Amino acid sequence: MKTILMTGAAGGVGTFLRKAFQGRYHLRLSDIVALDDCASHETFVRTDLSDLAATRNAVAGVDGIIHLGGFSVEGDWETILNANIIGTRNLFEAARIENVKRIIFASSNHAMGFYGRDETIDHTHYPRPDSRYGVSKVFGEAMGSLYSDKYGAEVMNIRIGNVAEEPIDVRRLSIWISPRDLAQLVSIGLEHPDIRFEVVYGMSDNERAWWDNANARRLGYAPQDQSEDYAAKVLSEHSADTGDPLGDTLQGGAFVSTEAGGDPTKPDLA
Ligand code: 15L
Repeated sequence: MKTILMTGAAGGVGTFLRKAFQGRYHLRLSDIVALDDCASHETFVRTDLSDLAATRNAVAGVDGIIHLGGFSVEGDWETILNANIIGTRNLFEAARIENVKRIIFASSNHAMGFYGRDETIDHTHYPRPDSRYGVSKVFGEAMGSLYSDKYGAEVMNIRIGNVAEEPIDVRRLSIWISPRDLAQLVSIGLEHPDIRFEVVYGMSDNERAWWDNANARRLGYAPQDQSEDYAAKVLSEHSADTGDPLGDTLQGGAFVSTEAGGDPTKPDLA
């Protein structure tokens, strides 16, 4: 069985994936906060990813990495810089030094949040981050590209929508991914023989999707869940109008409108 390092293992996505990977991988879990509920197939190494030496220690000897670690929503520059930009630099650099090739990077829909909800984008579209957090995800994707081209890393970037047992509002009907579908995508990233540098969208089989996930399907992704099964319930409990006219028309939602003073109606950058 492969040994896989999972950074940010104490977070919500890590908690879902730990359950899904029971019996599948030996998991070396890392996080900045303590984790004391390791199962028999899991070990824990407490790691501050802003420390390169500590990150090398966490990475040494594993067969692959699922990099979830970092700050998972918008934050001030110092927070994003330390947790996401320096942390991700250290993760890729530690993997290069320790000769660990396979890296799954948890990117985010917020790398693309300024695209409109009336647009369908795929893995070839230019990033339009909606926040400092989104910029850090674009940075992580760029690190994967550089380390793949220059040093032979094998990287899958998953632009994750929203991972939850069920879609929680109208926006999430478009971007939801179930825990087991995310686990399937991550496994493809870890196991597929021909990964060099890939971008895929982390969503289930959603009818209301804004993303063309052909690249994920080409790699074998066959999602088992669909948000439409929850649409009637969500639409009876939530309005598409959240009182945020800008956020409601663009993919990133509230991440877009926070601090916004630009003009997203100007001609498209794409
Ligand atoms: C993300 O990237 C965040 O990590 C998560 O907390 C949600 O805000 C999600 O995006 C989303 O857009 O729903």
